Amino acid sequence: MDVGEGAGAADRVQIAADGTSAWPGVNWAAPPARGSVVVVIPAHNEERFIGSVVLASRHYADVVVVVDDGSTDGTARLAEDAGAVVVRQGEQSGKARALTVGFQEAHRRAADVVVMLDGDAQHDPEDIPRLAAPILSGEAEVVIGSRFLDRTSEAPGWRRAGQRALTVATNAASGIAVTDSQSGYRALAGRLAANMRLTSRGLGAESEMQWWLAQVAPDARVVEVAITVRYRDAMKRNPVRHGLLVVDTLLRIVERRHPLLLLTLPGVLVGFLGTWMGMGLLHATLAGRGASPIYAAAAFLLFMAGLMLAITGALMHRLEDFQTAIRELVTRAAAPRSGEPT
Ligand SMILES: Nc1nc2c(ncn2[C@@H]2O[C@H](COP(=O)(O)OP(=O)(O)OP(=O)(O)O)[C@@H](O)[C@H]2O)c(=O)[nH]1
Ligand SMILES: [Mg+2]
Repeated sequence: MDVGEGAGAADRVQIAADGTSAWPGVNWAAPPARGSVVVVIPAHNEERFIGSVVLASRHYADVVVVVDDGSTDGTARLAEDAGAVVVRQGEQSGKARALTVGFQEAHRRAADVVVMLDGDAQHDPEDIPRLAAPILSGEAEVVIGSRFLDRTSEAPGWRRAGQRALTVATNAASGIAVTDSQSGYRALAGRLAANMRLTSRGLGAESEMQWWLAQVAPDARVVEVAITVRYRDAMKRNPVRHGLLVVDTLLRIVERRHPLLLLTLPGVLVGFLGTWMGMGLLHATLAGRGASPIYAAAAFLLFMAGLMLAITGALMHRLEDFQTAIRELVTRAAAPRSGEPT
């Protein structure tokens, strides 16, 4: 699936051989029947801008949903006063989970298109109609607002470099090529959003979404639309830490799906290295040559680390099989019977 893939894509989402594509009865490639647009804003301690973001978004949306988890400031009250539907979560659980909750709420409110944007006023609500348009016209199921499509991003150079590096990593991991994998300004077909389950706790919700699309909805058509982002403040987190947290999310997801490749194989190689060093040590000892204790400890540690990695990968692989089997069972039980609307 590439950016801009046109109308030739298959109508229905394919079910992968390993059963990862759940919800077989859902035809989310069908153009929306109506045109209701629901905006979803994850917000944690965003009292500075949330009111104005909600007010501006309401011009372009039928409903604005704000998901606030554990804010200690006036975010929820200000969002409500500005006319948003506020979903409150007890404690902070991360942007990915907040988005998932928001998508469920949008589904309950019959969203044909869900537009997600940030609550810190970095995104311009005026762009909502441009993001929703390809979905409303049936051209795409996913629209990403890209800061890099027309090369006019306002972001400082180092910030752009980091975002591009994360895009290279996310594209490589997911197999979907976009120009801005970290953009939090996106539109999704309502049915697609309703089925999306994002679970990462740290940063990297957008990377997880790209991975989810590749795994569960590989036929979803993705297009990008140029947006301009305003950076009023400095980054809230240390940029290196921010980047590492996104990479951590990505690694956790990929590792969960390919434990044999990413854990067992390196484990076997490291274990062999430890064994080879140990054999050398044994030879040296038998030949009466002295053996360095540091060398012996390194050989032992490598062997043990390799063994543990290999076993962990094998166990995770078995668990993944188990999960897939359960998912298939649940999917079959939940799939609409023939004749029922999807
Ligand atoms: N509900 C909820 N929202 C969150 C959480 N973490 C981040 N957000 C929201 O997600 C949006 C993006 O988060 P930011 O912290 O601005 O991330 P960013 O834009 O990558 O970082 P900056 O460039 O520093 O602004 C904002 O609206 C945040 O309030 C969370 O744990 N829960
Ligand atoms: Mg931000």
